[in-house]
Amino acid sequence: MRRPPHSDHDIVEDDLTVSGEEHHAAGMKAVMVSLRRGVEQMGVVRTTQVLTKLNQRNGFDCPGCAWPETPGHRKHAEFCENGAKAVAEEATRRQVNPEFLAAHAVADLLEHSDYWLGQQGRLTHPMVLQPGATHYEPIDWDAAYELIARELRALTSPDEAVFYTSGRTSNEAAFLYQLLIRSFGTNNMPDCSNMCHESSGAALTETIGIGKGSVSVPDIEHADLIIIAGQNPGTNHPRMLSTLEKAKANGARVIAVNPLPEAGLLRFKDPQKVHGVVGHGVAIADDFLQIRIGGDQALFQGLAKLLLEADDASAGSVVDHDFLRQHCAGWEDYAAHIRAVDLDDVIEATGLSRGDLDRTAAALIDSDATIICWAMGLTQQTHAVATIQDAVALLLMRGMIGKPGAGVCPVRGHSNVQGDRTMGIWERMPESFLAALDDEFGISSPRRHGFDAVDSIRAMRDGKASVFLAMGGNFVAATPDTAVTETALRNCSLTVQISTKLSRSHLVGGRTALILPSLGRTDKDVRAGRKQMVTVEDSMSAVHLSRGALTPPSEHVRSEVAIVCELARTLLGPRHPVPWERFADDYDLIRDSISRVIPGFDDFNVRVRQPDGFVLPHPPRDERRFETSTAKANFVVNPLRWIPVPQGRLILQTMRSHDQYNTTVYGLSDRYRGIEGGRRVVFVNAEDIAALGHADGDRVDLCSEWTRPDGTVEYRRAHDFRLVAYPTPVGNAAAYYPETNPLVPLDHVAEKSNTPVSKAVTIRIERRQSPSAGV
Ligand SMILES: Nc1nc2c(c(=O)[nH]1)N[C@H]1C(S)=C(S)[C@@H](COP(=O)(O)OP(=O)(O)OC[C@H]3O[C@@H](n4cnc5c(=O)[nH]c(N)nc54)[C@H](O)[C@@H]3O)O[C@H]1N2
Ligand SMILES: Nc1nc2c(c(=O)[nH]1)N[C@H]1C(S)=C(S)[C@@H](COP(=O)(O)OP(=O)(O)OC[C@H]3O[C@@H](n4cnc5c(=O)[nH]c(N)nc54)[C@H](O)[C@@H]3O)O[C@H]1N2
Ligand SMILES: [Mo]
Repeated sequence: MRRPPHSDHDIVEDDLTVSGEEHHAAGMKAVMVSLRRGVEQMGVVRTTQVLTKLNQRNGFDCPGCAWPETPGHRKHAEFCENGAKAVAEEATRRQVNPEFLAAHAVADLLEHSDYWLGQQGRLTHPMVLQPGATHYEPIDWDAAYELIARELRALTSPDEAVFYTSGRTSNEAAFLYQLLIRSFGTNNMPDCSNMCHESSGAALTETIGIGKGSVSVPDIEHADLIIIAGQNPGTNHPRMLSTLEKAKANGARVIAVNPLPEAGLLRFKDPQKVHGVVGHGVAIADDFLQIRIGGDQALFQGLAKLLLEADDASAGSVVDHDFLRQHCAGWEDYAAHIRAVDLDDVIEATGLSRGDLDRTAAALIDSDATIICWAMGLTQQTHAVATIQDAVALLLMRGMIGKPGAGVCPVRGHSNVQGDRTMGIWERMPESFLAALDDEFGISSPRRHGFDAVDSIRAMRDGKASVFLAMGGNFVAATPDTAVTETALRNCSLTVQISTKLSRSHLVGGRTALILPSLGRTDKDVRAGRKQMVTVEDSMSAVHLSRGALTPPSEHVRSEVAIVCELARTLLGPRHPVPWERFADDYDLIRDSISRVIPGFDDFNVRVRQPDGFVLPHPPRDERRFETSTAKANFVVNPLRWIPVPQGRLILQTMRSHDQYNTTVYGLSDRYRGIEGGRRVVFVNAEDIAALGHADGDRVDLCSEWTRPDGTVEYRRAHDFRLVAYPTPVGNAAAYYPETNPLVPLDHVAEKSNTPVSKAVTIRIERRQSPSAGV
């Protein structure tokens, strides 16, 4: 019998309750939740030990999001509810040890939910699933490395191996990992960024010459206007709310652009302030533009048109013409394109009113310092790159980059996803980087571009790659099109997961599968008798130290750095020019090499030991210098696109609840949206529920439809979701990821960034069928 695809097990959620959505975030409840989760997982002593080190100067970087700490003045408790949950999840005393894996067959583990798997605890030993075996069994580290080396050497070409990275890996481990992969001879380096901010990188590199944000925390605190589009900071970047609260106290205006009235954007109670804990909190957003899914490009172009018209009417006082002349290219063409935009299209695309547009344009004109922040609501769309380029254009028109309080702010996800890229985790690193790497180590890195995440899945599906190794993450659950991805991984001869916790990716593997347990951010890392430190880069390009504080789950767990070095020694042999053994025992030596290979890391070891570390150079931010093809900031003309809703269908966005970290489900409570005890819900406007012939509370299947460029239609189904009437725009729906990943077509990707379109899946809602009925 064919198993139902991912996440369709454990379907009955009898305890699910739905109440109205909450109108504020954080507050006393958040403090209580974080402490309760901590004590459950870690006990009282470990909880205290760990929470007092979180985000402190002598402590470790939060493994939650990439929002920076405020430079200069860290509080005693520089963390949030969800940071505390991330720590509890990692620092748990529960263990997935050889006894556990001897007692549970892989087939039985597959019947459990992602939530249950994550709750079983930390991985403690290297384990192997031999061909045809039903259970994982222990394996020596050396034997594991031998096995991997044997499989890799047996490939016809190094390009038949794929090396994934998630975004928690430290700079040191990431640098050595890409060095190992390039020494082996491939650039096949998919990473979680491919599914995350790749669109931001692509858009920003073409427009401003660097794929990173241009603002700092003090910029946000001193902005006049902050637009937050496609982001839910109350859940995913809670510490950002404290920064926004300060900005508001300084007089900033905040505009939220979102299909959903997210609690954190509307009101925030800072749990670290007495008034926040007991009072009503502060309203964060001054204005809420409830946009239709995929309408943001239209919004930005419509606003640009209104600014142009105001400029015409005021003898050129709205557009910063000096800035355009000095620093920009492509303005004339862009302006001509924008003049031709029809505001009726903008109104249809966005679902907003003319009044909304006029009010927002006035706010832009009023502001001398504007910042636009965004996250997955913008990046995971077909026209994501174009949308972000139009956001940049709106800022450029008013000279809003490279000056205090203004600029672009893509808010990153994983705590070191930006650093991993800086360290070379990219399938298309530029020649300058590869040449410097070759010079430093006397290797010859391959120049042929490698596979990103989507192309890796295609390659494994089609038999063009057959060894898969993952540095963290949960590839099977995080990628689109679960059924295809599962087949792709099962096609491999070997899959290797370097992980902290058990996940579905350990259960859907190749002919042989390996689990290599690694230390996490919170664990003490001792090598050659010395405590080692690692470094990370936050969303605002600040690089700082992180040192773990806790006793690791077992003596058999190794650091990511050590695992890479030991594997490299086995695979590349003792005469390889990279000093792998010395690197494994002294991370300062790795940093010395990084300082010679990567620009901006001079005196790395010295500067990173300064109290807040150091900030990497950013030419547009620092000196209004743009390293683009034109040596100027580019306006890019993009045809206006949006997502009309086909008759009888809905556009579904797949998003995070308040109680998960990507594929790691912490619990079953999305309290800001009023959901308790379950996750298989779909939020739909009450009007649509009625129009489609259903009732609030009905149990339904979600059926996705995607028309390929050749006109054929692909159908996919995810079983059994409860309809929840919710204030999302008419025609739009929302449900949680990863339960909905089986609905996301592999080939439906963003232009230029190849990012899966997880925020706009066309679905039908059907009465529930039995899971065995097929699509
Ligand atoms: N606690 C916690 N923290 C996290 C994570 C986590 O899972 N849990 N994940 C981390 C990671 S890797 C990332 S990338 C970030 C993700 O951070 P977010 O991007 O905030 O995460 P999502 O839940 O995907 O939310 C997307 C938001 O965009 C809105 N949206 C959807 N479609 C559109 C649209 O078309 N237009 C607009 N304007 N808005 C839209 C949704 O309503 C939602 O508010 O968070 C990071 N931090
Ligand atoms: N439908 C849909 N799909 C999405 C998204 C969406 O919004 N909708 N979002 C996308 C985004 S933005 C992202 S970033 C990806 C996330 O994709 P991933 O980064 O692959 O997924 P995570 O769930 O963050 O990975 C969690 C696993 O990482 C391992 N881990 C945790 N910490 C460490 C560590 O310190 N070291 C090591 N070695 N392992 C560790 C644990 O074993 C844990 O099970 O998912 C993407 N997929
Ligand atoms: Mo992400």
